[in-house]
Amino acid sequence: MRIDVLSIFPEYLEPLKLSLIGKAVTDGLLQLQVTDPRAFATDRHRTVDDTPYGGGAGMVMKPEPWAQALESVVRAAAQDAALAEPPAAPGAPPAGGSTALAAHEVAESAMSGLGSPQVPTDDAAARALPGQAAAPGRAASSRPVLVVPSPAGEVFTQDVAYELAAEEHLVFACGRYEGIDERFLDWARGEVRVRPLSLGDYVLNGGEVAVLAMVEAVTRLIPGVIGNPESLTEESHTGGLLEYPVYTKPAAWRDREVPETLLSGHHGRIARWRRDQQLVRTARRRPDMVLALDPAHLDRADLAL
Ligand code: 6GU
Repeated sequence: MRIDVLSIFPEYLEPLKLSLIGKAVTDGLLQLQVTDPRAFATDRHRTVDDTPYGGGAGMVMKPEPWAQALESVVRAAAQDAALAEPPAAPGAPPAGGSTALAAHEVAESAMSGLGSPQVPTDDAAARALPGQAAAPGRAASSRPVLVVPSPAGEVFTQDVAYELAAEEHLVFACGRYEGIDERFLDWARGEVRVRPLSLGDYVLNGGEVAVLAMVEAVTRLIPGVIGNPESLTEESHTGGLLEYPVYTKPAAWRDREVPETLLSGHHGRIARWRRDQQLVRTARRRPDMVLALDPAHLDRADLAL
């Protein structure tokens, strides 16, 4: 997967070099780049913001540096993809000149507008187009997803994280101040798939901290990023219930004992105890999640609780 982050405060994204995400980059599972739209500002002061039309507090980010930053990362990704293309089989018709030219052409096609008939607008269309099926073992290439972190976005959930983890190229556009000029997003919808996403119902100063959270939630779902994939299946928000409490040695600590069921060695009783803990904890802390549970996923013992 390739992830580009567009931010006028690139230092905010430094933590992405650490820990599991840093290792995923080193291991070649993830390509991660941060681009500063200020690099595309043309005036002497490299201005990226201005006062809002219609008045009001704060500043609005100017659209052009963001458009150029987006174009540059989409083009770079398409060029990388074209360079990774295996050489044509001997005897096959020439693919249109040098590799560099082919890369350029792919980049142009990736940036062409929604109206262009040869560019599918989504994955389903990409797969449905006859004669354009992806080679076996390769994901169908589709337009990048532009994630726009915003308290006005759709809520970012574990389901959204799974959807994004299946993408080839994600671009995050971190607005600051009062946001980016809406025309940037209108234009971007003709180039990429745009997805405004919010972490929850509170306001941050900008998208950078939200991007740290989203990139971590997404990249840990990429196969190979987490050492033990079983840890993905048991955790909160998969299965609709919160996680059960956990304990380790010593069995007694400051007059507190580990629940005896966990010491019993009886796998059936332990599984039941953990499930009950999940249900009680979820009912107390997140009644909204209990109401959303699929009754088909509840067993008799759940209902007896
Ligand atoms: Cl994604 N961005 C900002 N600026 N504030 C937020 C948010 C995102 N999610 C919750 N609050």
